[in-house]
Amino acid sequence: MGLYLGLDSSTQSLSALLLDTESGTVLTEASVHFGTELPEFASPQGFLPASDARVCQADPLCWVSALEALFGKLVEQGVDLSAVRGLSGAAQQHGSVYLREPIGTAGPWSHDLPLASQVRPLLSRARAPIWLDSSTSAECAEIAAAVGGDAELVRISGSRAIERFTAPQIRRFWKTEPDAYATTREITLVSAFMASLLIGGSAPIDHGDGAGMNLLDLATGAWSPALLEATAPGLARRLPRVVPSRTRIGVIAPYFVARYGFAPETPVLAFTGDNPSSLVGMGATEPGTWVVSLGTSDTVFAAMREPRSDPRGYGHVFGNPAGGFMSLICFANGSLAREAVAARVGLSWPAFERALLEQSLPGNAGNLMLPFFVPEMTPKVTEPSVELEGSAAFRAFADPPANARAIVEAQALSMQRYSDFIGMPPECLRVTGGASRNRGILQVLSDVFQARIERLAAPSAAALGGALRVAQAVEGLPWAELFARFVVPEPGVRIESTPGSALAYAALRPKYALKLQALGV
Ligand code: XUL
Repeated sequence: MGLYLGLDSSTQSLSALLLDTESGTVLTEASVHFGTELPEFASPQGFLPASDARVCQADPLCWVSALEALFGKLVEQGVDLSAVRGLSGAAQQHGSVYLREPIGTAGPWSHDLPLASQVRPLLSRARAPIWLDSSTSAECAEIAAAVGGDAELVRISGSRAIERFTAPQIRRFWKTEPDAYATTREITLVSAFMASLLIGGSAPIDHGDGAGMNLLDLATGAWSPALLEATAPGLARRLPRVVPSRTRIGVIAPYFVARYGFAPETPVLAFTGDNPSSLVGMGATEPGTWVVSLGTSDTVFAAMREPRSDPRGYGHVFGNPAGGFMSLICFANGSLAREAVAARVGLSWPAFERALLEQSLPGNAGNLMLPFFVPEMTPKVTEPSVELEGSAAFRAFADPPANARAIVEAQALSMQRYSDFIGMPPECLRVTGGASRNRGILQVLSDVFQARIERLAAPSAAALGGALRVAQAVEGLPWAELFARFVVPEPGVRIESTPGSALAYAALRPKYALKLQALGV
């Protein structure tokens, strides 16, 4: 029994969550916001402004400084870090850090100097491309062609070549800055970079996050020789090794013992990606319970025993930190699309909820909408495409309840359709994110999926996942016991599907499929 620290290095901030398995409580949380608290990195949204909208890069030193600021905050809050019995964490997926030499090669961190000043000379590339970068379409095509097509890439790695994934980013670096590539001895993920700082040495990449690189062979759990070769010359010797997520990768570096009071020998568990970590933090590590995150974009993820890849090529397969695999599917048309409809028909958010719960019925009397207010990645729709089919008032955006229902039904039908490769429908959807406050949306999800809905107030699911993972590894507790204590659905928010709704959607589903077909997707 004891205290466990989970970190989450996300796009805009670095957060920590301290768990106490003895009292069964979260003792404290702290966070450092890059834009407001580290203005010297000129990254108001966590990344560096760029003139090319497709390019998105961050300064890795910002993450290093944030780590120190975060530990400083915890100490200021009176947290005794010497009582921490283990650390782990997560980071935004896909982003990559380029080092002249692996961390620790030149000896331990010096206790007297800030970490950022010691990491700076190790960087062979001052900027880290992150998941918001979409500048690598040419490299995606080249990698896919080199291995015999996207289907082969999906078969090996669980995803087709994706712009934000790491291999296309590495290839672009090799093509555009060959000299800097030549001086790079290690290329690592944000998650393993943060872990490397903590142990003062080169941290391995875990299966959860490693699967988001277009480089991991899911069948073997090792880097794929074919994909390495297709990406850049000499890549195999530049990547850290890849390990199961439950691997203890070392102990906290003496630097953190000296400066922040951690106990020597505090174990550090492999870091993972924020989505795999959230799978744990949402208590969804077993098939049957899916997570639906309703945010700017909507995301659906779920545990899978086998690595079933998406034949359509939209979904991804990552490692499940608790063992096995997980799927992840992103939809660009999330809250912005819901808000666009609400604004168009003049519904406030509470009125939007009433429209769904009280003023319209499952199946929407046949009214149907294509919901692509912005270009969509699932399915691939390159131009905004909003089409309405149904009554004249509905088509004219003059039937607010039907219009409100149509956008949410279309989103739920898309989620269901494009997650069918998972193979087993969910029994329970655990919802999180801003729009999960709206019970009308939750009822539609329940009706379309015919699944129970539970809501988790889980703003820090990724950090919680880190703390739970290390607690599980150190104490050997069953996951179920940890989830029962720390992942508690909100009381009173348990939604079951409306009687008759299965039939309504059996009728609407093929109509929606036809509309997508007509769009050519
Ligand atoms: C997943 C993805 C994002 C980042 C954001 O594929 O790109 O969810 O992990 O943190």
